[in-house]
Amino acid sequence: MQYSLTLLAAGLVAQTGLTWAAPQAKNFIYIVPDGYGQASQTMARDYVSLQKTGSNASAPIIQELAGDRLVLGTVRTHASDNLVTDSAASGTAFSCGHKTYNDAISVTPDGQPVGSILEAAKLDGFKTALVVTSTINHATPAVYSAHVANRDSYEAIAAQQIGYSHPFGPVVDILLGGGRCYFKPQSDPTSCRSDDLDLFSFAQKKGYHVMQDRAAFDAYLGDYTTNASLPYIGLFNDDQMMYEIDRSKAPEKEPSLLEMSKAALGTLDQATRASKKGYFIMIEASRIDHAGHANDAAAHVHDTVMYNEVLGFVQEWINAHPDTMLMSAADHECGGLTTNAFDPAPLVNVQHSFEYLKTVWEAYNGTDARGYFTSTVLPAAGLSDVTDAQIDKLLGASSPWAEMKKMIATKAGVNWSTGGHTATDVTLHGYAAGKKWREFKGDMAGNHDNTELPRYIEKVLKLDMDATTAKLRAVNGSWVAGPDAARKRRDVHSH
Ligand SMILES: *[C@@H]1O[C@H](CO)[C@@H](O)[C@H](O)[C@H]1NC(C)=O
Ligand SMILES: *[C@@H]1O[C@H](CO)[C@@H](O)[C@H](O)[C@H]1NC(C)=O
Ligand SMILES: *[C@@H]1O[C@H](CO)[C@@H](O)[C@H](O)[C@H]1NC(C)=O
Ligand SMILES: *[C@@H]1O[C@H](CO)[C@@H](O)[C@H](O)[C@H]1NC(C)=O
Ligand SMILES: CC(=O)N[C@H]1CO[C@H](CO)[C@@H](O)[C@@H]1O
Ligand SMILES: [Zn+2]
Repeated sequence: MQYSLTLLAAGLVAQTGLTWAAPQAKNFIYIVPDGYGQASQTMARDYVSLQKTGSNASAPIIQELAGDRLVLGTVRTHASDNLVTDSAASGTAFSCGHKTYNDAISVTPDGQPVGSILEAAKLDGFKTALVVTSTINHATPAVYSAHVANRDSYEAIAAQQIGYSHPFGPVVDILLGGGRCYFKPQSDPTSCRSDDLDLFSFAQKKGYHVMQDRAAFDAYLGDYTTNASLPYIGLFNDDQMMYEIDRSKAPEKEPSLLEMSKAALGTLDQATRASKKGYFIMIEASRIDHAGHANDAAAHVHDTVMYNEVLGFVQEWINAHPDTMLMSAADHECGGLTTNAFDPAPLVNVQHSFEYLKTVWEAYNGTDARGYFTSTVLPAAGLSDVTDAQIDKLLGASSPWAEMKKMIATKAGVNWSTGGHTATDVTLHGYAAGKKWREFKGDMAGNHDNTELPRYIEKVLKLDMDATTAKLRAVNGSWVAGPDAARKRRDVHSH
């Protein structure tokens, strides 16, 4: 069959899908480790291994992490307007199967909406879920559940995600993550909306159980096997959820990605047990990317380890629920991380992210700033052995953080080459039980464009994304937020 190059470049034609055997499954789990590259996995694996085996970098005994067992191939990630993608363009590719420009949330370059695999699943009677550690209206969860010209249109995205301004109404049965402030009306002092929309009240009217803190999560979903009914929304931070390195020191504040994933899968399983139709869930280890942008090696490791814990849990889950399949790939690499003189041991001493330490330092109001910096901030950054002269230099600088990040990176023998994304391919992981796993590997071993991934899920679940696109486009009106809806205040974690 002949396809025009233009069509192929636009991702409008399934290039290899014609040859897929595609086993059938009832449920599909898709996991996005945002900003995770091959060096992220190596750093996390070696970090965990040296601690578990008590070995060191000169005589290493290295063990596998969950992700190492599940590698299928690699994924190309370019956007339609840039070889280096952002999460919005890449997310549109792996949620909808269409190439688009950086910043686009499930619209094609001409501004037209395209249906996501989650929307197609919902229309076909499946249950659906988005579980993330970023704000829930951040690019990756947004591409499954909203259509806007610019990812910065956070208010419009939140309103679509909960069904207030989505032409299909509510399409997501479970929403777990951060971004609470976008669901409160501007009259609330903790709101970050510029209008009076009260999306939590709207959600309640639509039958959602609403949770706004960890106590509410524990009460409703605490034992993971609860028959808690769908739909529900739980947002546990006004902003991004905490980095795992910080959260693990204060677990009473927020649930972990693993806890949220267990709760979501447990309730999805209960809700679909008696039905022929299963569920589609997207889980995102969102903040691997933020740690990459921040060049924060220890925060990057801890969020990558958490991603592997979720993969390990999901592999066991699938063994117990063999009608379920898993696919997992990052949207792009972030930070250009290399491990050239690598020794993860110094990272073990790091207690907190630089984001957390900066907040703590800026809030310090005592009289002995130097003493506080030396006795509290530096050790928590894994830098307890710096000289007095170095401390003077750090405190004399307009900001000590960039220099401190370099110091810990040098200790660990890693380099970050950028505070942005890179064009490098990312790893494709997957899993299925028994014969399905062999068929899955036969289909997907190799290198794929990111637009092919949802086309595979479409075949496995027997869905129709093109029909979903046609339904979205049949709706008249201005519900697709244009470029003007983007907020002026740009999120520093944006890409
Ligand atoms: C690393 O481990 C090896 C083998 O146990 C040991 O001989 C060596 O002294 C260790 N090196 C350091 C720096 O601890
Ligand atoms: C949930 O509901 C199912 C079906 O009604 C029942 O078999 C199961 O015991 C319930 N589980 C819990 C934890 O209540
Ligand atoms: C100083 O910080 C402490 C701890 O964060 C806080 O409880 C206290 O109110 C602050 N004092 C002033 C004067 O801001
Ligand atoms: C949308 O508008 C076009 C003309 O602008 C019209 O032909 C079409 O029927 C409308 N579709 C719906 C669903 O109202
Ligand atoms: C460009 C750069 O930052 N290079 C550094 C990479 O890491 C090694 C080992 O830590 C340093 O020696 C280089 O200066
Ligand atoms: Zn990013």
